[in-house]
Amino acid sequence: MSALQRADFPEGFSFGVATAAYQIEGAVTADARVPSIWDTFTASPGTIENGDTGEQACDHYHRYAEDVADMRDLGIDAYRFSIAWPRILPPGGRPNSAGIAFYDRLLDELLAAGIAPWATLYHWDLPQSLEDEGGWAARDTAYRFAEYAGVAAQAFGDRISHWITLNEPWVSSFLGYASGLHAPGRTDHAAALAAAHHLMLGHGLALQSLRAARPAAHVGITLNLTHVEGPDDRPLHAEAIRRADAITNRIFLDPLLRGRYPADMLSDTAHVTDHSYVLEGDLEIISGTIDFLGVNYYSPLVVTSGAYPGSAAIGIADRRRPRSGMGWEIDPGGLTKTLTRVTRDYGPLPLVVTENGSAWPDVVSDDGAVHDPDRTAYLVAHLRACLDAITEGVDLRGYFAWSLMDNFEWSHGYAQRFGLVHVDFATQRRTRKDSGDWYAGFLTTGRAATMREASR
Ligand code: IFM
Repeated sequence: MSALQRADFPEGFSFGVATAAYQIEGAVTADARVPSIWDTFTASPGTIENGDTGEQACDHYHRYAEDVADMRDLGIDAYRFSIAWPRILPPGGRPNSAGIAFYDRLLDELLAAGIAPWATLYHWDLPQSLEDEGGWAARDTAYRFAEYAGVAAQAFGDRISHWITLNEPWVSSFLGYASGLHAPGRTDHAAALAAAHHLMLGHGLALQSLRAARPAAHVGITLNLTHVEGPDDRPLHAEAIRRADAITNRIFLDPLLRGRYPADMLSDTAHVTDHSYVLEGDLEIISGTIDFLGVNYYSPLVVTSGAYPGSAAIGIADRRRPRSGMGWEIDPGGLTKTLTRVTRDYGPLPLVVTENGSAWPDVVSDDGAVHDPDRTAYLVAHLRACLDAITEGVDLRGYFAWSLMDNFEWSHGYAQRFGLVHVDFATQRRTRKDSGDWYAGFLTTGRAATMREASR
């Protein structure tokens, strides 16, 4: 197989890395930031591995210039980061100029390094005071989110070309409100379904705020989508596949891109809720035209119909294939299938892989380097999967590796490392891993070749 080259990708394709505010910034009380649901959740015993919190994380709030220099050295075109709502708009208060000033500094640094900023507005850090009023299970949160989007658009819209309203609303709603594995740690299935809807309503309203403030902005949303299949081809798994696909993928794709909820998802969940939180006009707002759809893909979802034929329970199957440190099955073909499926079922639309990556138990070796061949192999295989999707007609516009650097991996704390750059959390020392070297080589060698082509 020939070596993968940047020049294999279409002209204008954006390569980047991604992070999120709570996972890297630290400085949780600096400059009048108000508490978020993750500050509360991590303070509660037993929620996070080793009792870790995001209090310091990568201290990016103070070390952002060093981190941008690392990004520049990687040769990326774009950086996807998230803005912390609790830093810039305390609920019921006025925009916080000190919090806004941090993102001003970051944006200026990025632009000076020639890196395009792609901003996510919500990567799970809801202000705690809004959770106290019902959180995403309450409709009003969607309107508060749209106000915050308007403040961000006014403050940063002159420098941010690409906006992502929400990151992975499935995780916010189902892990946050049904399983309780994420903040705010609730275990109420009806609340989770209402939260999913209000998140999407918030997306639609924020889209309107962004367009009103910045008509030229490119606005999208990021969904964690997956390819759902059975462990084998036996028809007995078909019902589990349908149900899992409905409650993970189509519950967001259909309202967003078709303006309606999937009928089977509504009937599958009718025993939990009457869906009366869906009001007239909501779906029109939710299905406002987006400029691109962000897709986060890590692993396929392999399901079985469970022990009892005919039962509604969905079992998770183990096909005994290679897995990453998170225990997630590695299947690059699932990324190609996910991207082609969206294009086939929802019509051609610009797609961007806004996250993809793998965690491994990395260590700094005696030679001072971090040798992580598994991460490089994962990266290469998934970039090839992107090329396969493009060959099959997908309008794929970009790829963002998760993540720039090791960071706070939610309920796993610092036990799982996803970075291209290693972080020693005791000293905050950064060391680019071999996978980071590979990505830099791929990006910069390709860029030099492209520039030579262009100057001919
Ligand atoms: O770290 C997360 C990120 O915040 C959202 N997508 C998945 C990543 C890995 O679990």
